[in-house]
Amino acid sequence: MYGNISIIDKSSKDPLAGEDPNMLEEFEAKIARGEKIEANDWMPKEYRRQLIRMIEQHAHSEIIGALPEGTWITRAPGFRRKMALMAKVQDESGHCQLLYNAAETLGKTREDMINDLISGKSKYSNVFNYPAPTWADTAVIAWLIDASAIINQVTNSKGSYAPYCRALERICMEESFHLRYGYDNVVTLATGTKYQREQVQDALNRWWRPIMHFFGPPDVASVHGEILMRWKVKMASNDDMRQQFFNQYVPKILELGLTIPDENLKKDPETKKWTYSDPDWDEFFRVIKGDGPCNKERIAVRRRAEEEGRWVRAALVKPTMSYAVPLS
Ligand code: FAQ
Repeated sequence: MYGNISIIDKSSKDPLAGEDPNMLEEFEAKIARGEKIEANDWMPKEYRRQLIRMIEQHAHSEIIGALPEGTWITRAPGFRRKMALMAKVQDESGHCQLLYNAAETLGKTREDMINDLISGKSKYSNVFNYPAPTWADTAVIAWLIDASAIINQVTNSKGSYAPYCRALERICMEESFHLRYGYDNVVTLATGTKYQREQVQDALNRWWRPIMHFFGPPDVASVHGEILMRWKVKMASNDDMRQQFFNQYVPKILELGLTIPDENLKKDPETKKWTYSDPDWDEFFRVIKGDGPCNKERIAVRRRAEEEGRWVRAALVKPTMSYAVPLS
């Protein structure tokens, strides 16, 4: 056990059983040389399966991730913030298009991916299963969740699967704008009235634990980390990315006069590693399995969009009537 979660026993599984050893050796040598894999290159079945799983989850996270902030478009304080929020939400929806395209290169259709999302078979990021009850929540999401996403995506954009890396590079450019927008909103609140400061502190208190979960379970409990890092799909472990977040953002949060809701969070001067309280990993596993505060609501929105948009997609793919006027 590690805290309240089980350490994974990875010894009993052989995901590479049945692969041609020569092809596998060549594939791994290519990755070791830092070369990229393109969609039509040979790849082990497990590499393909892992990439589909991870990219698909990422795509779902972007489209579901547009929802907590999206509900604030009508209530954003002021025209300029409304415009910026609309642009951000639109960007997140665009990211899901890029990512679904990248996953499609591996052979899974978009329809299958959407069906797996709305049936609950596929996962998406834990953080989007929490509500955003105040404007300050949207500020914390746009600053710190986008910051966390950037840490993950900039790192993994140096990875081995070229179509995913190309998508990540484009996405990160837009996420950097989101981060600046989020930071601007947090600074406004943190340097505003007492009520605004309390609001942003409350929002940070609400989001801290989900943000700890965002980077994935501790390395000892990560199921896929080892093989994904061996194949340079993940370029850093869950714990390393969490540490990177602490290094970059703890000082910035404290600089704004905010407090971090973890009295055990501190940096060991010798190891330079942060220690922190166990962020209740039971809650994390409950939320990613569908039992978070907003899972049902989020999936219901996607299901409705899927059902109500079906006629539009059908009309685009196979028009049933032609309005073309004959030329002669
Ligand atoms: N949420 O073995 P590991 C964004 C699952 S984009 C839900 O360590 P892995 C932009 C994992 O799937 C956010 N599930 O997994 C935005 C596995 O379950 P499975 C998304 C999680 O793959 C900002 C199990 O736990 N980013 O935010 C999570 O090696 C603002 C065991 O875990 C990406 O998807 C989680 N947080 O590492 C949008 C980046 N963590 O599949 C709107 C790409 C773990 O066996 C507003 N993904 N699980 O049933 C990755 O880098 C990796 O997949 C990790 C997880 C790091 C997320």
